[in-house]
Amino acid sequence: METTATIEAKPENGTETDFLPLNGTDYIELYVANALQSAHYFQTAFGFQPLAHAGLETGWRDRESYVVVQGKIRLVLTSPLHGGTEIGRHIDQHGDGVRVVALWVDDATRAYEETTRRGAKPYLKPTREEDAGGFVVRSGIHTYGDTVHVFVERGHYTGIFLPDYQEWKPEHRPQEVGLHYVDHMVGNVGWNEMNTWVNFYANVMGFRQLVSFDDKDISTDYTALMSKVMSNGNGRIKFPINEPAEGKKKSQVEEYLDFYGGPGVQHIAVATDDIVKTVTDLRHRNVEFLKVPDAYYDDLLDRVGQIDEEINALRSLGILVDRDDEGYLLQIFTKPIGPRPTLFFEIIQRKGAKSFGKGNFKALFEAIEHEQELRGTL
Ligand code: TYF
Ligand code: FE
Repeated sequence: METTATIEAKPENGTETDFLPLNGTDYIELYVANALQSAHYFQTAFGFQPLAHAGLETGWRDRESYVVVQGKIRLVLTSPLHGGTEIGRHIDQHGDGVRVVALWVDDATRAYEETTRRGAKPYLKPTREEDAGGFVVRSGIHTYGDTVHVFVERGHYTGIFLPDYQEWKPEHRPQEVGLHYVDHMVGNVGWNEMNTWVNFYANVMGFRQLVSFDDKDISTDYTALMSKVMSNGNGRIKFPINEPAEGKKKSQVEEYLDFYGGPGVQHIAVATDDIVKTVTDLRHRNVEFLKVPDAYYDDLLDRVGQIDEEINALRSLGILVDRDDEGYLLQIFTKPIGPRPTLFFEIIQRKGAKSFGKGNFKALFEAIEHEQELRGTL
């Protein structure tokens, strides 16, 4: 027994059994002011497909949720049905934003016990819910800001999404745009809090650190931030954690913290296997992306070597490219998707590369600063 405890206390050595095995991201739940309209937006703009609904019709009295899906990505959009709710307070403080990053596990009771034993603050005790489709067990813990992780055990469930939900079948079904899975989700945390949360993911959840960037890598004239990427044992879950750093003007992370009212999810990176097609589709649907200067493409081949895509297609779509030891990646960032400069999406295609686009930071952050300048928030 003693041996097990010692081994588990050292998750970085890579040989021990994972005390928190994660099968992947289960769903991402956003608290939003108008779930019906948000669902419509994610269908129309991003090509998500309608999956499930729960609300008054299914016996809920205080909230309703729409669930949309594309590939393995499930988004749950939840709104309160009256004033004075915890959801309403979340929306008032943060605007529309991510409340739950749900993780798919085989044993939600064990996930809860292992993480709370290591110091996680409880959010939801293991709870069994059932309907005609079988049962699920969910449990949850708090992470940075008002964000929570919910562990979902669904091995005995064959229903549409979760108990209480019914199938949602609107006529309106714009086509998918080729998004397949969540590649990573980034958290912005407060000044000097990065290591607290890095240690949380290491010690409480058994993650290890993949890479780190400091302000020398990623400070431009204005923006400065530090970032460390945490990954679970099988690499399916990757959570970069950013904190602001002192720069000439306001860090983009500080701008986020000001408008979000504290730490929270900054971006959700979703993977495609044909970024040129995906971004072409998204642009036709009026999804807006950050723009890098045209000069970025002039020396692209010198920087990244031979690639399969046509530079002119990448240039006209604004797609960025970066190479590491294992291959290359293509990525592009949307503008914030709501009124506050907070949550945005990244579209990413990996061709071998396992990194996060460090070579693009300068061009990307200058583009972000340009937007900050337009907003008058620099
Ligand atoms: O996830 C990442 O680390 C990259 C880089 O505001 C990045 O996508 C970091 C901060 C940011 C935008 C992108
Ligand atoms: Fe990213």
